[in-house]
Amino acid sequence: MKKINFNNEWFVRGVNNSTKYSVTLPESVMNILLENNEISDPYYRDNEDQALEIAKNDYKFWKKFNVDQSLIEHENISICFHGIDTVAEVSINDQFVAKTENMHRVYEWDIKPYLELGENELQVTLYSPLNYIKEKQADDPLIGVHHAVEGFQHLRKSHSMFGWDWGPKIPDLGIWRDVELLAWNENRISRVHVKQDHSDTQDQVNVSVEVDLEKEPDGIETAVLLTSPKGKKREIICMQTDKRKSFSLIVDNPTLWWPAGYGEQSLYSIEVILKKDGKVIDKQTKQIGLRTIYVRHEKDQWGKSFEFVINGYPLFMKGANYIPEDNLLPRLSKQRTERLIEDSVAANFNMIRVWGGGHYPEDYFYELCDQHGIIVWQDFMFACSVYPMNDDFKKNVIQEASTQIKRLRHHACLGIWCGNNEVEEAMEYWGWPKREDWRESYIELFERDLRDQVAIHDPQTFYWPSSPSSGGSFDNPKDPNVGDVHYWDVWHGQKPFTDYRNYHFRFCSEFGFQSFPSLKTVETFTVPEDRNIFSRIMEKHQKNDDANGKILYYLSENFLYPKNFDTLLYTSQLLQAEAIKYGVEHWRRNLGRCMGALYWQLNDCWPVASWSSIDYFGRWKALHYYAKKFYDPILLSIEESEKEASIYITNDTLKSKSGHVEWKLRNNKSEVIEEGAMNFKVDPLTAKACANLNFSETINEMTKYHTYLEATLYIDGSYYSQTSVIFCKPKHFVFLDPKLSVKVEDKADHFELIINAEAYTKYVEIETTAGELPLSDNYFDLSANEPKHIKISKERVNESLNENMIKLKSVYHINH
Ligand code: BMA
Repeated sequence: MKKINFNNEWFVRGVNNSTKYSVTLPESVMNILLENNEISDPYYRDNEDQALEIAKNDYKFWKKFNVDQSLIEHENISICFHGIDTVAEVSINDQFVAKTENMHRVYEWDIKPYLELGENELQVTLYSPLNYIKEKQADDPLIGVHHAVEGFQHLRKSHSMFGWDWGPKIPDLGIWRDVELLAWNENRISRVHVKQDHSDTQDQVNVSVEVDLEKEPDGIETAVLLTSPKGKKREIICMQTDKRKSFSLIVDNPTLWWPAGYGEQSLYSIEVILKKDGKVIDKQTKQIGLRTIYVRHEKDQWGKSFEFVINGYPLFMKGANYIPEDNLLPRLSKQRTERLIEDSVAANFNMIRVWGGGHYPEDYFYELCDQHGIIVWQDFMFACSVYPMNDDFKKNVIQEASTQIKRLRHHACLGIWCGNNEVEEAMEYWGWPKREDWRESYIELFERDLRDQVAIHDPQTFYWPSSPSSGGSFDNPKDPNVGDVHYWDVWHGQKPFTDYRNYHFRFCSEFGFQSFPSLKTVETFTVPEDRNIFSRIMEKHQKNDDANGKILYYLSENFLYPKNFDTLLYTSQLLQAEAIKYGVEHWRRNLGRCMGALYWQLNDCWPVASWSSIDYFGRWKALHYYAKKFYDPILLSIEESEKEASIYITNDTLKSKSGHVEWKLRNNKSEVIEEGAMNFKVDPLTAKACANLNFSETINEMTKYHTYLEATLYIDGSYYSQTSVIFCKPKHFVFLDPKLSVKVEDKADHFELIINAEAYTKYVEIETTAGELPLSDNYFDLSANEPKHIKISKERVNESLNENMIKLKSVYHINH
């Protein structure tokens, strides 16, 4: 098959405007106007407001292309759009070809009848998404979240582009993925479906490759080539006599694919080649990983489990929820996604949930997850609303689902298909009218049609109707003991962090806490006068109602009043990091009963105050450094109460771990009051309390404001990690001036920072003027005169580093 990339040499203009711009796809209207200085950066100050006006207009994209004799001679010529955003009419030489209403679909149309020898013109008219949803909403008023433009759910376009509680209202228009012209004769591959059946002992896998042809074959020879991670090749070749043929390859002693932290991400490749008369007429290649993944959802002593079993092992899933990486889609890139996935692995993630209010990410997102061992929880793109249920809408979404399932099903990383985000919960608990027709159509779409699509096209992947859910049918979707849960009482419900400890969810797929991005990020969208969290511009970049009030409420509960704007931003990040740590450590101490924690949210789509742990510019907030620690495969954690503390080891690995833990009860100068040590052995995939300490003799009303407990973990005699807890709110603890200092040493492949404190301090933040540096740790606690060594790999440092380029602060500096 001949594939001609059609991304180049397009023109764009407003339908009622004669100014034309020449562009290369993928491209969007906002981005084009921005690049041509027609508008200013929509992420700066309140420029977002201009976007809604732009999105009220229609735009025309067109391209001229030449058709020669050799092209027109093909029996079949089609045009393939991998992504049109969204309401569009496509024509060729002024003849109507098709209409589109779904950015999540891939469209291919036969265009041979419209082509002429010589010059041709392909036109795409994009219609205002705002006008579209306005009309539809007037006809069929539907309920959804209030932070998005009303009626957003009528259009199969990323919901969050219409605004979300972390996203701007920039409902852009464009052609957001590649366009290709396809020309072929005789036959081609229409789909390849790879299935794998593992023997019980995991020493043999039957890889079956189902090849479907577009037309009844006539003299077609099909070859299926399997290449192992080490380059060993196996091939089956035969004449294909039917449209569908299955090829079976037995792999003995397979090299299994493992999620991050459990082994290699070994990938096999499968190549399917079609030949006619000895000539290759089409081919397709897919990378697969040999592994088993299923979700065990069975009755047990607590309710009904929800655990991912991978290669036979029930593994605790650690990670976060992923939203679109940018509201302006042409700004997406493989490099950005790669950094995000690498940063996820660096924080010990093994799962990312692709949340249902955005779009289905690019192929490279899944390829990177395959390569880095991140299991993907894949929502279908539905979130927080009631959907129209007319036949056209239904046909459209079923087509979308089958396209996406076929695109993604072979990926090693794909762990689960999930019908939607919070639709079942919303319809049950958010006070919406419980209309019978809405509830019936919900069941039809999410519990029948999408389930059927997965059963037909990807029967080896588990389907879950909604997140959260207890299995469906509006049967107590928030049940803490069944299925997955979104827990928001800390944050939305303003409960204290300790409230996490009241629950032993089976799988917590969402819980979160907001923070402000760092000052460097705030500076990108503000002028100095804006730098007050209640200024109009800062509020423009805060999309959650009452969120600033919530941050201040939790601040008042936990910390002293910050001395300035910068420190307020810093303290908000400490609150966020502490909150999420409270939840995760608790659930990981209950490993076995709880089997997953995915915090809300990993990333941002523009610079904003939000629940993210990595901001729009890729800067790690305190939470991301905390995630690296609280998701460590071997977690040392302390469950403290007023005068008691239990020290736990959680072992997520497949090997038993032994070592010893030393603990010290110390005062604020780090003088030791009491100490002890104990040996431990923790079995694979278990958590265990190694010590239950009672300090009722030592901790009293007088001492509790300057006493802390520190625990240090040694595995097989070597230092592994350290943690500390205090027995009162940080705002009441008497922190002395830690007189933080730093020494920089230039080592062969890295810089080493040696950070010292002269009194106990918490949340030591290292900032450098040398840009964003990959620090081995940040936001850590320090005991007096026990310096910490931090490594900075030289990969991202352009200049040499010295002490003057390092800025340190800690909890003491919130008000000093
Ligand atoms: C969750 C998500 C999002 C939302 C977030 C923060 O429940 O599913 O819809 O952005 O809460 O409120």
